[in-house]
Amino acid sequence: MTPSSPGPKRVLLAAPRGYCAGVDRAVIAVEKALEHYGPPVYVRKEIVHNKYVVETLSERGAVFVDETDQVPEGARVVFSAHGVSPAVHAAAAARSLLTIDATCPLVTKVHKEAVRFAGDDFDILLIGHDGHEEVEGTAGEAPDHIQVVNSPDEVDRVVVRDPEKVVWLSQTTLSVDETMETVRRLRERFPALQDPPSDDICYATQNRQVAVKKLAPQCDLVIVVGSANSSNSVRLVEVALDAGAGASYRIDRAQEIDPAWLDGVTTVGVTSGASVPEILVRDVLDRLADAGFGDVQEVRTATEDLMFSLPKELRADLKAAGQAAARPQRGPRRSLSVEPV
Ligand code: 0CN
Ligand code: SF4
Repeated sequence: MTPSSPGPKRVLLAAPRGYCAGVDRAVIAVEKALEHYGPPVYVRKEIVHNKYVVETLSERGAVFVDETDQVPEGARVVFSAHGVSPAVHAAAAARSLLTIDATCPLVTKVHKEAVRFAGDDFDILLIGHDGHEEVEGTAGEAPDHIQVVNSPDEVDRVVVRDPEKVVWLSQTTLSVDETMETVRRLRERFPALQDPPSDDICYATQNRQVAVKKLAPQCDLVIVVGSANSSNSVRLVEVALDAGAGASYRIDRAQEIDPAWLDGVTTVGVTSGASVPEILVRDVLDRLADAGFGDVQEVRTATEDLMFSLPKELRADLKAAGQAAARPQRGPRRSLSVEPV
C-alpha cells in the first residue's frame, strides 16, 4: 500500500546506540589478549551477544566454548561481559586455567549487592530472564537466597520466608518499564520490599531505551540492529512498539531488511543494542539510502563518556611486557578505574 501523498523519506537515528563501556572493554580485552599472547585465546560463552563480533574474533583466533571443561588444562580463558558465578571461577581454578575476567563492572556491582543482602539473610528477588548468562552468574552468588522473577505475571508465585526482609535486584539489560511494573506488583504483595542501593538496569540500557522512545512515535518502522540472544537489543524492539512505532524488527545484518517493510513508509527509526558495532548500523544506513532514505537525522537524548579500564589480569601482563595497557580512545571519555591496579 502506498499513501497518496507520502512525505519526504527520512531516517531518525537514535543516539546513544551501540557499544556501551562494558562491551567495548570486553571486546578490546579479547583483541588485546590475541595480540599479546597469540591464538588460541579461549572465551567462555559469547564475549558479548553479537554474532558479528563473535565471528570476527573467531576468525582472529578466539575459541568460544560453553564451559571451562572444554578449555585445555592450564590454558588462558576470558570470561564474558555477562559475568560468571563463583562455581565457574572454582571450576576454572581446578583446571589451573589462566583467567581474564571481562565481566562488566556494572554486572559485578549487582553480584556484590547479592552477596551483601544474602549475608544479611534477605530473600532476594532477582528480576531477570531464566537461562540468561548474567542471571545464572548473579544467582550463583547466593543460590539459597535468590529466586528469579521473569515477568510481572510471575509475582503471584513468589514465596518468601519473611516479608519484612525482601529486596529486589535485577539483570542489567531489562526493559525499565516492565521491570517497574514487576516491582510495583511485588511491592503490593511485600510492602517492606527494599530497592537496590542503586539502579541495576545499567546506564547504557536505560539510555538506549530513552532514545528509541523519543523517536518511535514519529516512525512507521523502527529497525533495531542486534542479535537474537541480546537481551538489551530485543528489549529495544518492545520499547519501540510500546512507544508507538508502526512496526519494529530486529536484524543482525543489513541484508535482512525485507524491502516489503519499507512499502508506504516515510520515516524509519534506526537504533542498535549495546553489543553492536557501528559498522553494522552504517551498512543499514547505506541500504536504506539505496531505497531512497538518504536523509538521516540524529535524535540524541544523552551523551555517554564512560570508559572502563581493562581487566586487571590483562593490564598486569601488558604492563610487565612494557606495552601500553591503555586502549584506543574514541573521543573524549571519562576513565573510570573500577578495579585495584
Ligand atoms: O547483548 P549483550 O552482550 O547482552 P544482553 O543484552 O543479552 O545482556 O550486551 C551487553 C550486555 C551486558 C552485560
Ligand atoms: Fe555493562 Fe550495561 Fe554494557 Fe551490560 S549493557 S556490558 S551492564 S554497560
